[in-house]
Amino acid sequence: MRDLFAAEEGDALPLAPGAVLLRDFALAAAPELLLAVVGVTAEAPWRHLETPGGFGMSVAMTNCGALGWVSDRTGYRYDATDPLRGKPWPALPDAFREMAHDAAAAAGYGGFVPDACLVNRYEPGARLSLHQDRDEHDYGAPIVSVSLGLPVTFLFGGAARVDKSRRVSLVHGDVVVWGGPSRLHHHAVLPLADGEHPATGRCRINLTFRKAG
Ligand code: MD6
Ligand code: FE
Repeated sequence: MRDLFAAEEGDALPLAPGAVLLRDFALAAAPELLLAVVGVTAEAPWRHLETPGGFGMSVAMTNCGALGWVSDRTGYRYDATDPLRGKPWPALPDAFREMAHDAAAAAGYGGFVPDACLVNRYEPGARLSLHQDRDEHDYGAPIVSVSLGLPVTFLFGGAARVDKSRRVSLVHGDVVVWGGPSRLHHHAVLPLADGEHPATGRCRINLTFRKAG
């Protein structure tokens, strides 16, 4: 239960021009989405990717869909092949495709057909430093980001790295849709606080849908 004066369920909260937080949008579908995550990770397991600088990322990742986001010493890219297994990524589950499409539509981006889903797992302490999502070919398509499990603080900045950022708490079932004028805005995820969530246990799962190709 959110506090009395907070936004109501289903509200669309604008974060910036083109970016909106859809509170609870994925709440009803969460069990189905998490079941599909188990299926995806049974095929393409969690891994901690290496950054071009040679550091291991604290967030564990995998992908599903035609393309997957990968990082190694040579840089960041989308790849149709999972480098760990030398095979295509698992197919995008129908529940994923529908959630991405419907959330985009609710945010004003009709006809969104993702070809990539980056699946992130945050354990206590895991974080994502300030970055832009700019490895996709088509900046015309939005990004749909689904939060499941433990809450986290998300920083949403501006076009320039030094721009002031606002902080927003993302909880189980929240969806952020982001495109248009803020498509290339900087953003970060603060270190996950320890806790236990009935749906995921001691972690946060994030699904990030893109049209990458
Ligand atoms: C996360 N999300 O929420 C990481 N990027 O775990 C992102 O980096 C992100 O949520 C682009 C658009 C939406 C996002
Ligand atoms: Fe991002």
